[in-house]
Amino acid sequence: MNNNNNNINNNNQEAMDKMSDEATATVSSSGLNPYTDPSVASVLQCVTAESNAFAPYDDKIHLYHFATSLCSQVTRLVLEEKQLPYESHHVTIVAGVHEQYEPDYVRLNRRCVVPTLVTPTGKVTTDTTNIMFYLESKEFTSSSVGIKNSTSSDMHNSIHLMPPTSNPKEQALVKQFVALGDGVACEVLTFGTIPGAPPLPSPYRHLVKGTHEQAAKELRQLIDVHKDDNYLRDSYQGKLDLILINQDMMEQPLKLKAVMDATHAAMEQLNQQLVNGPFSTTPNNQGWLCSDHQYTLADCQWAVVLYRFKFRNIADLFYASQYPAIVAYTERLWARPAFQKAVVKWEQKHVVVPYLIRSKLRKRFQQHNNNNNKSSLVVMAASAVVVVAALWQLGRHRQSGR
Ligand SMILES: N[C@@H](CCC(=O)N[C@@H](CS)C(=O)NCC(=O)O)C(=O)O
Repeated sequence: MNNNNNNINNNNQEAMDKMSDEATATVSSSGLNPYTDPSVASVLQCVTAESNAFAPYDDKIHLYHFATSLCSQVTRLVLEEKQLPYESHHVTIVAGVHEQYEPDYVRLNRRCVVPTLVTPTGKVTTDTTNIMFYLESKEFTSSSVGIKNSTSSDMHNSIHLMPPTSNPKEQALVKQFVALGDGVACEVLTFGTIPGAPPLPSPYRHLVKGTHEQAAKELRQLIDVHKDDNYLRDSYQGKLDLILINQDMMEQPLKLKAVMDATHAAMEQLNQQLVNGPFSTTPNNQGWLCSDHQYTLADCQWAVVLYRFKFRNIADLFYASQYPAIVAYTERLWARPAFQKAVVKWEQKHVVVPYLIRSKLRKRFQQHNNNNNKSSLVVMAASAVVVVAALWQLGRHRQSGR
């Protein structure tokens, strides 16, 4: 396996930059991702390296993200695979906190979503796919970037997650499979009631309960509060429109069925590529989804999408029981150190552990109470400490600079 593609030349790089622009314009044609549907997205179009007076500008990459957000996971994974250091700004997007609606954040990302990437020159890029391809541009590979601080010295390591322009076939495949993964309606699959699937795992069920209703209510209030600020008002309105579309997809049986059908079709396409493509056909299993030797952006995208299916307990429904090639693929994807660091560890550290401990303690407290046990006071005190610790964990990455 060879991730490093050190001999990429300037011509290749220019072509790759151009390609990254084209990719932005052509991805996500499945129609199931309202963020990339031009008839829906109105004011919420993504931006690429746009100057922004509200963004930090200190020669570092800044990432605004949330531990268990799929889009954040993809972006962290790309940064990790490329070994690009970044300053983390944890934006808590769960109901009851909703930091993504705070005016300072909306001025960075008017879609009111994570992730948002700020370049070392203080420019803002939004939309996960757009960010992924942008991280392959020369800004992050050229040694001409004026990096001053020591933490950015790795920025020129030139680990490429796109095949070189000398291989247009593989480039096209990467774009195609990134778009296929991005088109999977993960929000609907995560929060919706999927026929034949168990409910969301326990700590998350509480985290997302009433998410869409609460968000819509909050956004209506924000539209009213900021009615004289065109930028904020229109951003909140655009966001509200999208929330209602997503909610509709989850609640209308025919629309939910369309999501399920499209997801099955995407899995079949993925399986075909794995069975007939470089993944299965290379000696010693060196191949990846789109290349016989190179791990690419398409692998980053699918590593996270497939992991979401496992987490949501719908892997069996969509791939684990039908497609052994996809299962074998996930094993290799998830074993990569960058995946463990960018996805698994972030999840454990920032959300799962505190919430699990809290629920376990609460349960024990109830048992002690039922038994009229004197030690219940001790358990109650311990629960209180853990609840405070969990909330502190969730909020501790909140940045004062935003
Ligand atoms: N494709 C869009 C979607 C982003 C997205 O939906 N992000 C989710 C997390 S994966 C989010 O921030 N949700 C909070 C919300 O919608 O309020 C993008 O990359 O900008």
